[in-house]
Amino acid sequence: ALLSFERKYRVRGGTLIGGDLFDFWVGPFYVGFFGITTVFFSILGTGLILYGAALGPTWNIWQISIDPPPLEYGLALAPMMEGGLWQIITICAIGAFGSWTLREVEICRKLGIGYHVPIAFATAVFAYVTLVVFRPLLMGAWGHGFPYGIFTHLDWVYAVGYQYGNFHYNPAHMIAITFFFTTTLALALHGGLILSAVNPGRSLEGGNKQAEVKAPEYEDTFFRDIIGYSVGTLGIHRLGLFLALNAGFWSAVCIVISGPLWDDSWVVWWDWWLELPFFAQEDLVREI
Ligand code: UQ2
Repeated sequence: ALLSFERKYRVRGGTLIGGDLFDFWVGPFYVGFFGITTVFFSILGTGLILYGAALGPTWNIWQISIDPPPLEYGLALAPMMEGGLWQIITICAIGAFGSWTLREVEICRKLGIGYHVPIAFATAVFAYVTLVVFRPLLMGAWGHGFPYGIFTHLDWVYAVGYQYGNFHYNPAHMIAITFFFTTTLALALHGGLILSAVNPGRSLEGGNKQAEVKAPEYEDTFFRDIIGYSVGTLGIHRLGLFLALNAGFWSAVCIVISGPLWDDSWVVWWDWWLELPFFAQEDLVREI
C-alpha cells in the first residue's frame, strides 16, 4: 500500500541512465536501471555460491567455502573449481554493491537531498573492494583475496594477521579500531540522550503525572552541565557520520598497506620510535 505521503515524493526523473525506461516503482520499491542490475547481480552471485557449495565437500553452513584461486594463478582467470567461481562471484558482488550505491544516488536526486547515504555506503564498498581487488592487484595474485565462507574467512584473517607479526601494532589498524570504538561511544551517547528526552519519567514536581517529552534544549543542557560542551543536535550526526566513515576507511588502509607497503612484522615497524635520539639506547634497539 502507498503511504499517504509517498505519492507526493514519487517524482519522475533524476535517473543517471535509462531515462524514463526503468523509472517506476514495484510496491514500495523504486526500480530504476540500477534496481534491475542489483537484482541481476544478486541472483547470479547467490546462485553461483549455491552452485559452488553443491559441488563442494560439505553442506555444513559453517564450513562451506568459495575459495580464491591458488597464488600460482597470479592475476589470470582461473578454472571454475579452482577459484574461477570466486572471481565471478566477486564481480557479481561488486556489481550488486555498485548498483545499490547508484540506486541510492538516483533516489537522492529524485528527492533533492544530499548524497550522504550513498557516500557512506560507498565507503563500506570501498573497504570490501580494497580487500578483494586493490590489495590482490598490488600483490600480483587474486589468491590474496579472502575466501567466502563463515569459518574460512575467520581463518584467513587469523593467518594474515599473524603473517605480519601482531596486527594490533599496525598503526592504521590502531586508528581504525579507535574510530570503531569512538563510533559506538558517540551512538550510545546519542541514542541514550534522545531516548532520555523522549522518556522523561515523572517530573521533579512530584505526583504521578507523566512529564511531557523534553525539547532539544534539554539535550544541550545535559551535556553542558556534565562536560561544559554540547556538540549540538545536528553536530552529533555530523560527528557520527565522520567517525563511522573513518572506521571503514582506515580499515581499508590498514589491510592495503600490509604487504604492498610493509611485509615485515608490524612490531618491527615501531623501531623508528625506539631509534629516536631522545631514547635511543643499545638495549632498546632491536638487532635485525
Ligand atoms: C550533544 C547533542 C546531541 C547528542 C549528543 C551530544 C544536543 C541530540 C550525544 C553530546 C556529544 C558530545 C559532547 C561529543 C562527544 C564526542 C565524541 C568524540 C564521542 O551534545 O547535542 O544531540 O546526541
